[in-house]
Amino acid sequence: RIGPAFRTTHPLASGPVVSPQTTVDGFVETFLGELNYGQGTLLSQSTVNDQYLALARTVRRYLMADWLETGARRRQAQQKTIGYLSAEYLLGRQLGNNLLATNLQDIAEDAMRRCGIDIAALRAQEVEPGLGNGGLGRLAACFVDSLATMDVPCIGYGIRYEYGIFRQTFEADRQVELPDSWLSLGNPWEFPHPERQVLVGFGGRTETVTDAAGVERSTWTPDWQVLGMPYHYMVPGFRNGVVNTLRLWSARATQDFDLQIFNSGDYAQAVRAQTFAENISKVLYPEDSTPQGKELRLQQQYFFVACSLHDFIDNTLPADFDLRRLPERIIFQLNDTHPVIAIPELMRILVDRKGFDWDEAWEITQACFAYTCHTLLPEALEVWSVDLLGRLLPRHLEIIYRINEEFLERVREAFPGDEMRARRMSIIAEYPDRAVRMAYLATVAGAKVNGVAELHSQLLRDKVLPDFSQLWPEKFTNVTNGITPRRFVRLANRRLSELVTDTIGDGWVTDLDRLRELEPWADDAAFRAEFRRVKRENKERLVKLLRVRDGLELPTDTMLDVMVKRLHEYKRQTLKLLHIVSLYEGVVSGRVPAEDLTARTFVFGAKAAPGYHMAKEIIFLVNAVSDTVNADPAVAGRLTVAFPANYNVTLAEKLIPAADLSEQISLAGKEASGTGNMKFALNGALTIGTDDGANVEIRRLVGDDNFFLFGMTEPEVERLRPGYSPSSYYEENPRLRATIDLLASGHFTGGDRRAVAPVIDNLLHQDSFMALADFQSYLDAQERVDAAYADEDAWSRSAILNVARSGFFSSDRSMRDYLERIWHA
Ligand code: Z2T
Repeated sequence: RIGPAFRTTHPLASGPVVSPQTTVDGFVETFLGELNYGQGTLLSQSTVNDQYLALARTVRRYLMADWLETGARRRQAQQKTIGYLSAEYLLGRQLGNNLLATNLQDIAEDAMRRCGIDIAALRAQEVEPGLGNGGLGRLAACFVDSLATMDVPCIGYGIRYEYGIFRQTFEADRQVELPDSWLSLGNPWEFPHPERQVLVGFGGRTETVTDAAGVERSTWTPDWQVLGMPYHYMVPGFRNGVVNTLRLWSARATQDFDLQIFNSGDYAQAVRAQTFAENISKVLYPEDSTPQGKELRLQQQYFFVACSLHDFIDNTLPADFDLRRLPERIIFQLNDTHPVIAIPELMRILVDRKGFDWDEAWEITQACFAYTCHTLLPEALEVWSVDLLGRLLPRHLEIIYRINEEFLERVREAFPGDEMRARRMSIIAEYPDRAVRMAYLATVAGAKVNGVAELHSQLLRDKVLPDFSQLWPEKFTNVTNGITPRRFVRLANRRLSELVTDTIGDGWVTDLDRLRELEPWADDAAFRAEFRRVKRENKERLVKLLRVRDGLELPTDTMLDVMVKRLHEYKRQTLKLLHIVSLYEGVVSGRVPAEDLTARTFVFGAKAAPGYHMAKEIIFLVNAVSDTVNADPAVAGRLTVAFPANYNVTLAEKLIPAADLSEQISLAGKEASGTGNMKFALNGALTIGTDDGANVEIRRLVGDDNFFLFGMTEPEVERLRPGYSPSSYYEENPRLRATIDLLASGHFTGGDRRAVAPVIDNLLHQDSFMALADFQSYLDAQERVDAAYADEDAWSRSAILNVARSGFFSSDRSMRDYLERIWHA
């Protein structure tokens, strides 16, 4: 720590902190104070940004006493803490969430009105912290919300990227990425803590020295270092007086580093050194599911993990803490393999710095970690080349080697003579290059390994880590993902929330199973009419937003059919596109009168990783189809296709409550869980989906009659895979042929056939995710959707049952499962 803790006997030094009055007057007074003294401006002179910052700081004041009190209580109680280690937190906007948590929404709105300010304009001013790619990052944000609401001690550790997920725009229908400079107008939600900075080393070499007791010990001398500056964020529980902490690390150059070079007179070099250090937390890697093996990414991973372990062990635990009891005080949950380097880091701390012998350190380490896997795609399993790892973290590589040696010894004991198995299970892969398999390291060291939905956990045991689940069956478990009902129902869908609360009371917000009490209301005509009014008003709100945000003109009285998620071939946005084109083709070929189509508005939202070429071609094609279909009078009022740019949490909160149909159409066995699927069901959309990820559990809970299932099952996919021939489907299915022919003809690209070739050729000759095999089944299911939608009452009934039966998907339930099956806290 830098400097001693501040000590005084002044009576106000240790509280109580006085919160502002919970009245409109109190709010106005605090707000004007923040505007004058915090922003240094007058209301009459202030910009919208001044007002937003002052409002945010006002809300912050109402949370501060609870935050300080929660911190003090946690230090006192010395309970076991969850150290959630995640390279991503996709938080979404803070203002609305924190107004909700403090129950200040109405007071704040009145207070702003009294100042002549429309609070909606201030809400719109906030740039959301997009410190994640998609599902994995949003899951982390939901989990910390739930833990605060459940008053479970948790520190969320992560990286304060200066640039989050890129901002997406379209130019000539193609994705263009812009930097997300989310901090540029000021960030009122963070608190830097320079007194808790941490030094992190990289590179250099290791040496073996014999200590006083004659024991050989390894020492690591890094050849460069950076400082980690923690920024604290408040994580408020829902109206329970609890505020937990999210601690995000930002990289700084060390002063030594600077000064040395400065004194040598090379100013430019000193600045370069600073830039070099600060690059570590500069930008979020935008790959969802398929990481790139870039050195900077490994630096990011080690940087935040080293800061976090040091922070907990040396700055959070009492100074005299006996580290043999570490597992009683912390469980580090590894959010995928990104933080797995924490395992050798803890071994290094215990053995090299604290003098433990190896076996004792290993026992402690094994009890301090648990690992969540989020994928089944083999290309998404992280490996780091031995070469790179050894250069950047030589001591950690040594430790990994030793962990592996002792592990393989155990394997050979358990399976004598089975050398093939030992090789398969080695943490070090030999081909094509020597590399560390991070998932194996996490599985060997972790006390538990979990998948994120039942099907995923089963496939993880059977297909990804079969040797490990044979060796340690009790290590493997499932925790099905969840979503926070605070943000994704109560905040995003105020109308539905009011209807639900008027009907069954407000207990559901923190006890989502109580939505079951809505079931009987599905048969009540008046309730169904109210439910439809809610949907309609949400659609109207969305249409207004997209008019202002994107210049789109969308109808409000059609079925809203939504597919929003990262762009990935396995998620099969192209299958959705084939459906749209097939409907359109029916009309333009004269086969189907336009009036016979169910009027639908299709909405896509998706970012493609900048280096993922096929994903970018698919985006182009969706935009091209959208342009053509929307401009064609033949389908006017029947088919509309919208692709608003820059899908993010903020847009999700507007889109999902308005949706009628949720598209969850990944190839079976590829989507680990999905969480968007849960958000839609809880907001009263019906799902059309494959037997994949958490869809399986959604369908089981809401009932077959209220879910549109299609496509192959995972075993069927595996059986079809050898010798799969997509072109045979094209040859044999006239609907599919006509659809692909229309696309390939250049009809949607002003006659340009080359522009559509990448996607079409891939579909016909590769189709790794078997869109063509599931095409007919998908079309049939969509016809069942049309038929169901025609019966307004039956549809509303199903939609209400989706809401009533989806309480299981609260992330509060996920947290209970983690506590019971993994954390034992
Ligand atoms: C990610 O968002 C997910 C998996 C990853 O595997 C990486 C990222 Cl960035 C390495 C997603 C899954 O694709 C999705 O099915 C799941 O619901 C989500 O994580 C949360 O578990």
